[in-house]
Amino acid sequence: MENLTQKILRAHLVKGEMIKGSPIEIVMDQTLTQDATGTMAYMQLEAMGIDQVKTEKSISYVDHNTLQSGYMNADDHAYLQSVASKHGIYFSKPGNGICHQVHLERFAKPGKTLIGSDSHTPTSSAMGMIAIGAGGLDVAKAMAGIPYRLVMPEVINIELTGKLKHGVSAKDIILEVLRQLTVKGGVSKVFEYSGDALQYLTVYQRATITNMGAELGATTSIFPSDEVTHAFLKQQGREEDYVCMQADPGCHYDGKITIDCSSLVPMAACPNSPDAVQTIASLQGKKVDQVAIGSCTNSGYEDLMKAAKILEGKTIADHVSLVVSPGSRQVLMKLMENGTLKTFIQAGARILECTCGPCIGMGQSPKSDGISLRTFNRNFYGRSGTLSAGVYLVSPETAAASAIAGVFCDPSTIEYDDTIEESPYYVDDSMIIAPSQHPEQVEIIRGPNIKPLPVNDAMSNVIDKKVVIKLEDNITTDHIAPAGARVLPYRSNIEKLSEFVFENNIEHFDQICKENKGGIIVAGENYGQGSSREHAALAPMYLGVKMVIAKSFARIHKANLVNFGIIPCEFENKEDYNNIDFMDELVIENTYNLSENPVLIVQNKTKETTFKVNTSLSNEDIEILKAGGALNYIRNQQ
Ligand code: MIC
Ligand code: SF4
Repeated sequence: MENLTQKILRAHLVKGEMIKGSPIEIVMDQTLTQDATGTMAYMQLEAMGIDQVKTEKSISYVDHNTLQSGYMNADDHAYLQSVASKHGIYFSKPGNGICHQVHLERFAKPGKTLIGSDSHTPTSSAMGMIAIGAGGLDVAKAMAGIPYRLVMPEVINIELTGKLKHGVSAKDIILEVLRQLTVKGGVSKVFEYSGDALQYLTVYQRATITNMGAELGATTSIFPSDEVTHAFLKQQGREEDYVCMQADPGCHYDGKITIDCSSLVPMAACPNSPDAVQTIASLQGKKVDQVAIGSCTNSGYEDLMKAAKILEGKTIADHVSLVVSPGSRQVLMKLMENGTLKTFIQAGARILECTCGPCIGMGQSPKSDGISLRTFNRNFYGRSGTLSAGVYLVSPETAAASAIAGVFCDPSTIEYDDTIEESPYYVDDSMIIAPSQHPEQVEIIRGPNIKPLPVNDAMSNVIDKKVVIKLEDNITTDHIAPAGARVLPYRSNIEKLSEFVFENNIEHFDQICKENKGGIIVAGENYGQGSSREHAALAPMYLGVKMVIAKSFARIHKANLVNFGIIPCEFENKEDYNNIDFMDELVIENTYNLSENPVLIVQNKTKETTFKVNTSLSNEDIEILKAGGALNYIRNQQ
């Protein structure tokens, strides 16, 4: 008897035993990339010398860097389209929609595996598949047919019972999970959903939950595929993709949580963390300056319809700015056809492109000290582009009700018609370009923004470096390699990007590294949570960072550090964190012996003390580190 996660993993297993905590390797059927991580992924694919991808389907989406203020993003798009055409990859043009939304609608298949260079790739697991977020290099490896290595996760069952009340939404379910488990509660875990509430949760609503499972640090979150999935696939003209995927009755789980949906109320994740959850009732009356509806979390058809039902016939408060970004062109077309777009515009909404937009700081930054309600998934410090802003993560219903009221407003306290009438789906894949039939004739376009990949030196046996930054718990990859319209255009230009590393934590981190010939990063728990951007490892690598010593790591970032030749180590005794300061000189010897002895002795020359760190890495990780990163390792093997 197996749970659903075990079933899909077993069907794709090529190496290892499915014992909790053991390394396993699985075949990936599908890959996805987006433009902000894709350029690196494809440069890495090229560096591996791969001709045609080996996956069943690989798709390259352009949805993040669509603000073309200068040639940089447009250079990236041209590179991505040409490289996709040459190597057998489908290309979803800018404007077609946000990768996770389009993937769910057009490509996600029950029972399959997907790896994507974006942390919200698990969105597609709403469809009964295993979808995992990873760094671009791991996605490039999957395209090259190399199985994906992961640690067999614990599988936790989340049983959802009862029916959501009026005004309460799927967003409130995942906010409740975050409230209970926190942003590190999902590390090394898969959350498998079940229960009688599933019959009421549509695929889009399930996708809100699997999407934000990323904020728990989970490997993925999965729903079974059932009649609801079947109906969705039918509407998408993909009925043949339906397979019923369910856990065996009475199967084993490593833990269980039960949530009674009928007892939930509208909630918000308060600044600056997705787990700082409070009820809307407790915030009721607090002034709101901006409302943003969209992102891969809540920009599906039903999300926007529910918001529109509340906005219908009303106008937003004078001091509020409301922006709406539909998740896909398909959704936008439906809203246009059924008149909902008119409702939004009449209410005073500003309609944005079908892209990530404000979620990744591509415009629409709030005013100084502004309060912004967003239907998004992350409210990390500085992510909106305004450091002093307070960003609250809410459901589309709460967002719409508050936009009208001008203050936090609990949608369960207002009357509106919350039924969504079914209308035919608008299916048109004309903005998804198939790869060339004559790949040998395709020339790859490399504009000036496409800079060669930086490479690391092989690891040295002795590391003698200063602590170039000391950080607290829950540092996100948004802290390490910030996003936003100013920085994102340099995602293909690591030299330039490295100037922005830790810019909101310390001044001139790049200069500090240069003056000290690189260094060591010291951090607290859950270092590197959030985005999968490997730039958060690549840019520090470029600046000469050789090691990160933390109390614990987020899964994707730890893998990215190894991939780029930076040694991730955990304090054996967490108290030792308190005895290190900025600019202490640390010496670590015998890194070559990591496979025999995973515990390293760190000598703090400044404080004249020593302490131990643990590496807990697989033999392959150690070989990758020794080579100075995965690309060197792969090249050395060829
Ligand atoms: C995000 O939501 O932080 C991003 C931008 O989509 C990232 C990817 C990136 O940094 O390019 C993610 O979630 O992995
Ligand atoms: Fe885009 Fe935001 Fe989703 Fe990341 S979380 S993929 S930036 S919409």
